[in-house]
Amino acid sequence: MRIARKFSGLCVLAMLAALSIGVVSATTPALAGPAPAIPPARQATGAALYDFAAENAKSEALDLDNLDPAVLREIFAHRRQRVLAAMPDESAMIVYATEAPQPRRLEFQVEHSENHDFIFLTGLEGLDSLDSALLLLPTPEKNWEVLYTSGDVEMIRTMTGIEEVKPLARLEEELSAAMTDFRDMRITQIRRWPLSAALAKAWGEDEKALYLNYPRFLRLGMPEPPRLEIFAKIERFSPEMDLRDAAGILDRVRMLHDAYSLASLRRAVAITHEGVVEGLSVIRPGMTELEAMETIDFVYRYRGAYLGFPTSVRAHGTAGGRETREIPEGYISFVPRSGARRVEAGGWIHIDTGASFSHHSADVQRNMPVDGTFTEEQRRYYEIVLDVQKTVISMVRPGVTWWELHNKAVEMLRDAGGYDRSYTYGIGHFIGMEVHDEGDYVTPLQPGMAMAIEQGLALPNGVRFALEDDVLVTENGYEWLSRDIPIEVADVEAMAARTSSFEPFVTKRRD
Ligand SMILES: [Mn+2]
Repeated sequence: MRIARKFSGLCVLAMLAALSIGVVSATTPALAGPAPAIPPARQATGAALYDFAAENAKSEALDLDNLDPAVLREIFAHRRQRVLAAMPDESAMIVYATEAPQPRRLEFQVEHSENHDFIFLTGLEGLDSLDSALLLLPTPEKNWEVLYTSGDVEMIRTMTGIEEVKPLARLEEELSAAMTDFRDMRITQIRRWPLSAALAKAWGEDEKALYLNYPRFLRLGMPEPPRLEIFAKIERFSPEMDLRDAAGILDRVRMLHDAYSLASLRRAVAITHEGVVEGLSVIRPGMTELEAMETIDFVYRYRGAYLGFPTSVRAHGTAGGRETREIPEGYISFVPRSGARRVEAGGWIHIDTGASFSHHSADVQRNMPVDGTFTEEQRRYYEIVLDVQKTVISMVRPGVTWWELHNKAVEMLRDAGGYDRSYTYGIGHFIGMEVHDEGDYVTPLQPGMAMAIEQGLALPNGVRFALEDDVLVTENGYEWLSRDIPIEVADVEAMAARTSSFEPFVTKRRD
């Protein structure tokens, strides 16, 4: 997904200068026993207990349509173990479920975004995650995993496989006792309040580290999420408390995808494939961008996915240029990405779209000549971008950095005719539970990371040739997840020539 914030097709100079600016662009009970010894360097990247080859092999065997609840519980238990292994000694983590989405500044809003950390660690969402929190505490004696819920304790225990499930009110009691009664932890207290005693012991009397899920997308001018009040109290009641953002650890665990994540991503890409093919093949002159968009979105929803971000269908006419208003900071959610503009014969279509399946989002850009056959000129520009796309994707492997990929695209676009001037965004981003996933964009790529590679060129008249693909970093290289979504000239033309499944519906509507 690329978010165009400025786009003016009226003046060539203005086009070149301000064409577009991309912005950021469990029946397995909780394992007891000593925390595994993990070298510090591995902790730093969240790679502890992560074996890409094993997860990738396991993902092939996962039947997403008939998931075994026991297998699912093991998957979430392993995620919690990975987080526990990545936590420093003498620290605890509390991840609160968050039912209210925070309005985002630079990105489109996805319904579940703010609750993704809790969903990632427990598998609970919707009503099952209301007023809940997960506490993680690694100690030499035991890895504590305690789930606090407002729901039925037995039901949540069965669903998650987490042994220690308690009413939410208990969290405040146990945390308060650990924070303030630690000087009085005699045998009676230790026997009656084992978790508080373990917390107090882990923390000691100074340098108490507590990781909390701070709002990921806070806007200072908006109402505060209720948990911030608790965080502020913790800080005031315990001067030694060092509150840290849990995302620092969770991001690095989340970005190395496990079997369930990989299977979900592959399904998201497969559903996106189907939506793109139906949506592009139904396009004909006279149809609006919104009509094409609805076809794509329908396919996603019908296949059990939702939108990773709003689908963009852009119809460029033969005269090129289209005008879009400049977007004030923080108002991206108000910007339509497909509109009432009608497709023109001889024109060019650019789409940017991605289904999200089981909270994992694809992100793909494709192009198509409205007439179904590339003109010589369209083909020339398209093949420049296609060549860059294939070259950059072929460079993906462990150890490569984002900048190396980006610089290659810029160099190739420049050498092809100065087209780097219209490439004003970046080569891509991690994909995962967010279409633009948070994570470590500095450390070189590692097996198990999933990314979107995007680049393109825009002509002075505003017509855009751009491609985006989803790629998985493997042990020795890459897997091009979206390879089958028509991208070769011949495949795009074949797609344009096919009869969309929506043909009878569209035709009927027009009679
Ligand atoms: Mn993207």
